Amino acid sequence: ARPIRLTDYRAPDFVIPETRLAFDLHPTQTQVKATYRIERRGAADAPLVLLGERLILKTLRLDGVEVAPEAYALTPECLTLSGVPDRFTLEIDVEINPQDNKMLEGLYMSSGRYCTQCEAEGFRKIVYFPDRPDVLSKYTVRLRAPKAGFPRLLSNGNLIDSGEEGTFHYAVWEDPFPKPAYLFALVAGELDVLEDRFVTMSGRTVDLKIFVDPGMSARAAYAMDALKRSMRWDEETYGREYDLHLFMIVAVRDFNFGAMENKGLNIFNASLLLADAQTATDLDYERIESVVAHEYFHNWSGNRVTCRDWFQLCLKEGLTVFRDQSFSGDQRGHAVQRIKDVKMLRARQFPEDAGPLAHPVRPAAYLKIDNFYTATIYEKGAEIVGMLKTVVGAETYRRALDHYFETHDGTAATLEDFLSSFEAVTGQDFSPWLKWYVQAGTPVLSLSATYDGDTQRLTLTVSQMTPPTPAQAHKAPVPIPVRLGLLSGAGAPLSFRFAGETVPEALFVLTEARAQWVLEDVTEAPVISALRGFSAPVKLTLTEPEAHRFARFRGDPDPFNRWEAAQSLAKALILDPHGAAADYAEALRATLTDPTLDAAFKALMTGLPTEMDLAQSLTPVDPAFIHTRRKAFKAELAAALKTDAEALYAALPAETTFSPDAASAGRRALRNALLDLIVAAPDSDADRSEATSDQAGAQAVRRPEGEAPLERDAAKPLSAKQKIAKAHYHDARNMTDMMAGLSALSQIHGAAYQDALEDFYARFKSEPLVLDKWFAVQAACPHPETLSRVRRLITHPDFDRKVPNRWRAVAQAFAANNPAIFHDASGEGYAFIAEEILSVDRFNPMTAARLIEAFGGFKRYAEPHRGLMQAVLERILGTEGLSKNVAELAGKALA
Ligand code: BAL
Ligand code: ZN
Repeated sequence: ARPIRLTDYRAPDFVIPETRLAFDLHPTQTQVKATYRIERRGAADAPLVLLGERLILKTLRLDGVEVAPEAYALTPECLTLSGVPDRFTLEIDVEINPQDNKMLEGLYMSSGRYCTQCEAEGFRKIVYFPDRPDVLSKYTVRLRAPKAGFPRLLSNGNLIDSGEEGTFHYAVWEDPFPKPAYLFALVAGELDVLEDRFVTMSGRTVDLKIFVDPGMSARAAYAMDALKRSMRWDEETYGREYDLHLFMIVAVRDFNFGAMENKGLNIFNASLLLADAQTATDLDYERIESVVAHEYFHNWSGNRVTCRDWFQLCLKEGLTVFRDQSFSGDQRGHAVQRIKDVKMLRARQFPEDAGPLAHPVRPAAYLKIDNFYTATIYEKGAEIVGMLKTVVGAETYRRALDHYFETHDGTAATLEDFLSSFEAVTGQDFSPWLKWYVQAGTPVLSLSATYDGDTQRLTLTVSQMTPPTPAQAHKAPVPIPVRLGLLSGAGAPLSFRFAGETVPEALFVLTEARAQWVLEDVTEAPVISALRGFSAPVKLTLTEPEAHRFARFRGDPDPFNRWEAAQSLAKALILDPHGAAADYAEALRATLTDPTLDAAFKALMTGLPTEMDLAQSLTPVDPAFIHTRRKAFKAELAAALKTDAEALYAALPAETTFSPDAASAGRRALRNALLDLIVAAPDSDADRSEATSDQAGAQAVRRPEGEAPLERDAAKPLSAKQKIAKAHYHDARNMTDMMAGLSALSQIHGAAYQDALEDFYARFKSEPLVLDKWFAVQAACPHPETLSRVRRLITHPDFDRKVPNRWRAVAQAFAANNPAIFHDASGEGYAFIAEEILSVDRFNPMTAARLIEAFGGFKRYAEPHRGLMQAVLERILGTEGLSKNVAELAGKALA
């Protein structure tokens, strides 16, 4: 297949100011009638090319006259009409089969309801259209379906008519805002609704409706609350007001994305919308809040101003992620939010940028745009916006964004347009920032310091280098904002003089490959605290004594760098076969017992770098070494902090009433982090002599699925930590604590774990979202037995590959969250995931392709992993009938 290139972009030859759609909904034979008012904008002889896939063309009429078959050309991907007039009306009738649509793109059925997903290129699976984001049209949509079974008929905009036709009924929706086809949506079916209202800053009342499965509306309450807070926040922070009289969200079970920002009718994966204490964890609440905000914020950053072409995807996604991160920071605390966002960036985007799937935030070419809904486009895209805000300051940033929204409202824009708004309000040249968008790879920022005690001068020498990435051997310097402060050797803040002022911290921007910054009045040889708040998405190298990192760990006034110091120390100590935990434990004890720090921050400080984090710092990657070392270090740390951890844990009793607010969630996070540490401690001698060991536990769970626990397992006394984890699980009054208990039991393994799994299944077997967690916890269990367990899980009656959430709960949880077992030296983990990718690729390529990422970094791995992963990728790529999605990523991974 031929790649699509940014350099090939041409403005559309035709525009379609008006689109009328009529749907006669039927599970296998939905009739779609489209009427377009079309105007020529390009060359007089340009043909009209409409894109369409999997459609049965019934009739085609131009200005009311049927077009003869010889007057048009039809291929499996497009319909071409030559010699059309400059202005005309085109009517197209097609038939589609929503029930058979398991790609979940276009119009499909989920739990007996009709719903749509059109971004990026799903609209062409509904009807022929110039399905590209720069063709904006005003839509009027008529939906018709049987009254029985489909009482709700929803589409974008405002309801302008409805009525009955015998046993059928219809609804007509009009969206006054021109939009690209990817923002079209419809939903039809039986749904309960939660309703509320929002009064906008100019005093308009907006009806808010969240549609969910019958009986579930109480679980939409948190999403509704998050929606109202998002609407207010966007007014207060960005001056953006909602523009229709109605805002609707629908939750569906079967969904490839997390959620979708269709104009006035967001469609959500139910996992990112429904929550109550009994079924959702704090992480679910947190995600719901941020995704509700994200999709709502798209109303301006994405919908009112959309993208000219899909290469500009990060124009809407990077900006909207930055906006949702800022919102979450305002709701939940900026320090904790920043740490979580950076953890995510490093876990997903840095590996992408360091491997064969690296691509610029604005890619230059693609086969399937679906493959570019990546951490690079979303998270690195957000970082760029964050850096721009850092360098211009909050007030100027706001003016630049006002300029951007006002100048490009109602149009399809580019990244150059975005940067030119910063130029317009500052009068400065922002073209160097474009390099962040067009260059792949994570820059390495090197910093070294020399201190002259006589002159009290600190000279910082900084340089940057971005390593080569596929198809980009040489990189130019990018602007890198560096927020920097100093500490004394004792860990106290140390002010200094820079640019004539005495300051506690300064912002430098490295624009060249290399620079020197001189800080004056530095009263002693300092500890350097660079890149505060992670002021740029780079890898910092700074050669310094270990004591400096401990000083920042203990007392950097910048919470991000405090966490960063702890993480980098832990990384170094874990990867050093002789690294000891004693000093680290001391510093962590001081953190945990510091009454001035909040619980959520302490919880983050308690977490060690993940095995995936560690893999990025080791070449070649040896997954077994990482797993063993991390476990040993954690055990040593846990042993050193046993008394403190148990006392702190006991002092934080489980809350009896549940509130999802940030402070309560922070307390639960800390209690659960302490539990995780407590169960990591080695059993005491007394425990060892009487209790179930890992070994015995492993035998216990090898019994066939479904059989009652063996007598001898049940009779075995539990170790002290098993007792704590078991009690944590059984005493839990909310899903957060319950999952923490179950996860702790999964770490210990053994009979208590198996019993808890059985209990959990019995309680939640009719709750699909909770059952997803049951599958995921088992797939992520770092016990060798998981290799056979995942194979059993896919034969479980509740497993269903056609439901992306369920499939991801096994396949993705295993490939992404269980490195020790996924990378088992037998290659069985790789083979399992390869089979799963190929199975799902047959009907849902978009979802299948995402898992190729698990093999993306294979060249960095030691043997036998490298060879085994390469063989698996080759096998995938050699499979007949492979989708373009999987072929593109597997091909790139191997290149
Ligand atoms: N636009 C696709 C889903 C999202 O990023 O909001
Ligand atoms: Zn988005």
